[in-house]
Amino acid sequence: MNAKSSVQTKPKHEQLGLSDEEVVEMYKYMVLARKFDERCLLLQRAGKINFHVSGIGQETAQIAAAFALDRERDYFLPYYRDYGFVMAVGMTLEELMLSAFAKAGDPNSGGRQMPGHFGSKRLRIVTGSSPVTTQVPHAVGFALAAKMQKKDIVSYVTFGEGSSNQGDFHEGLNFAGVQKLPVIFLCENNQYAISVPIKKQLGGRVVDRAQGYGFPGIRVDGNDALEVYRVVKEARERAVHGEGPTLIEAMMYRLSPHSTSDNDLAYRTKDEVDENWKKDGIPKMKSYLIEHGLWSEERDEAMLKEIQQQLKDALEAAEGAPYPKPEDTLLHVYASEGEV
Ligand SMILES: Cc1ncc(C[n+]2csc(CCOP(=O)(O)OP(=O)(O)O)c2C)c(N)n1
Ligand SMILES: [Mg+2]
Repeated sequence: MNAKSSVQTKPKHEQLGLSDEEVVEMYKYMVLARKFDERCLLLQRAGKINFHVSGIGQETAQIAAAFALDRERDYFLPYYRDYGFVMAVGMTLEELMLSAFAKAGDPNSGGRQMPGHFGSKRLRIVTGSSPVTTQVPHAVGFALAAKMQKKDIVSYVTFGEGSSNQGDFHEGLNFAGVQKLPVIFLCENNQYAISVPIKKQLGGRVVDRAQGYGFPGIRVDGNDALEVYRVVKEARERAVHGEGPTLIEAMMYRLSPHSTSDNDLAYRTKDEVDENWKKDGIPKMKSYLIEHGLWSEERDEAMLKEIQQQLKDALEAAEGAPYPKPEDTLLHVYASEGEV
């Protein structure tokens, strides 16, 4: 076999520089995120937790993107559906359960914010607030700091396609384009903004807006983990080489309702949702691994058992953990004497 044909026959993950172990780990995170999310939906229905905003259908892109970043050094500004992403950069099941139960030990906010408002100094996840897209200019600020300090790191920010119509998106992208900042903007286009379908939100395409700000825009199938990995990795390379930002539009579908307070069948059909389940990236990834001899049904079963146990442990720990003290409500809101 000559060198050329051996390159051609290499599995795609190897061509992209991912080891067998990494691609298997990617899949494990996808299933872990899915199972955590399903459990949260059940917990909310059982009245154990108040609220959940699901990321089901979006995990594939989230986790693939995380693997393409420097998970030890980059800065992350995820949005509320990014459970898969935060898990892949190191947030534990127990931490996420503490957040779901609004317990004092929740690393995101000590139970003060809604769930899904991620934040962790340890993991360089920058806390976000509820008005959508405010994280975009924040991410641009982190990228400006990285450039000023001459650090070869990037800031990575996600948001929905509905949110990309907010002013913050445009201001952030414009500034990043002018300053050629090391920031990756990733739009998780799940085709709905609560009840508003994509055709009523956008006259054009999110990805095409990048051109107006002077940097590349790339649209990718968000259910294709390896493609998402490839484009985010390229965007990171550009960013750390001083070539500026990239806007990525990852196409996917919000398989669950907007939140546990939403009845999605009031504005979309079950048939439409069922059609989109067929495009789910998780079984696709599983088939890829099996096809390349990296996985089996037996290993899948064993992994699912292990995840059930991990969820049980995290759940027990979170349920048994203390709530924040009422008198701590004003902590971090007003500066104490001596802090100003
Ligand atoms: C500035 C602002 N306007 C409205 C809302 C209420 N809101 C929360 S999520 C959401 C939909 C956002 O849709 P999209 O950006 O597509 O993200 P998705 O929820 O689909 O992931 C809206 C309107 C908000 N949080 N902030
Ligand atoms: Mg959306």
